[in-house]
Amino acid sequence: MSSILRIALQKSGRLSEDSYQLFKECGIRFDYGTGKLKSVSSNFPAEFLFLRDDDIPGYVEDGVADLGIVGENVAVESTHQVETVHRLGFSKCRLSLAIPRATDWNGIHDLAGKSIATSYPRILGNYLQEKQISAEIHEISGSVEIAPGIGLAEAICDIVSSGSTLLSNGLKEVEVIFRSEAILIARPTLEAEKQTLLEKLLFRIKAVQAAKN
Ligand code: PRT
Ligand code: ZN
Repeated sequence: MSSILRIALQKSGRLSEDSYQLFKECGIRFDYGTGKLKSVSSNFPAEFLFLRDDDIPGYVEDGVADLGIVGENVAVESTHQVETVHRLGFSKCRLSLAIPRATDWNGIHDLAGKSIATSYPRILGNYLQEKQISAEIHEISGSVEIAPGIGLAEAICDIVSSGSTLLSNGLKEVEVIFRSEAILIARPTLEAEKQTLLEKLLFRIKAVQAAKN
């Protein structure tokens, strides 16, 4: 049986449109947005799976998918073993620390002994350890920016893009701890035939990127 690449993409969210567009520009056709969970390309040996972004590293590690597109923030935070194959340059954002606007800020040491709400406990934990700051990490899965306002934490660590969400919640960004963009990830041990297909795909992706620069 000839090989086919199984590629996991975010079903609907901030990565989806640019991910679909990338394959389109690579000349790889497939249907999406029909509510289907998967779609086989009509002109490249690939099958696309449409998933929640958080599930993609796990599916790639397990071999349900061979490749996936996720935000680097999600790949680094996840405990799943996947390989970063290529940086895609879209869905750029940063993971930042923020505090109430009226609170003074003299540097990262201000966080010693404080509590910080985040959905990124691993990235934040590593950062604090590196800076030798001991603070309490309060893991919450969504609406992190309301935590200081309701007395749940004194600071937050969350994804920032334009900064308007922080602003409208009375917070100010004080430190960028991680910069992220969409990345192509792969299972670390792809079979030879799939590796050859991945190289074909990468050749096209790089050509599309080069044409834009
Ligand atoms: O449903 P599913 O689980 O698949 O999607 P999701 O809701 O978890 O993720 P989604 O679609 O919001 O984001 C997917 C990826 O896009 C993230 O993992 C990041 O890599 C990247 N990205 C880029 C962002 C943003 N920009 C962004 N602004 N992810 C989230 N945000 C949120 C942020 O959490 C905050 O609430 O937008 C708000 C801040 O935006 P600004 O512009 O007000 O600063
Ligand atoms: Zn998600």
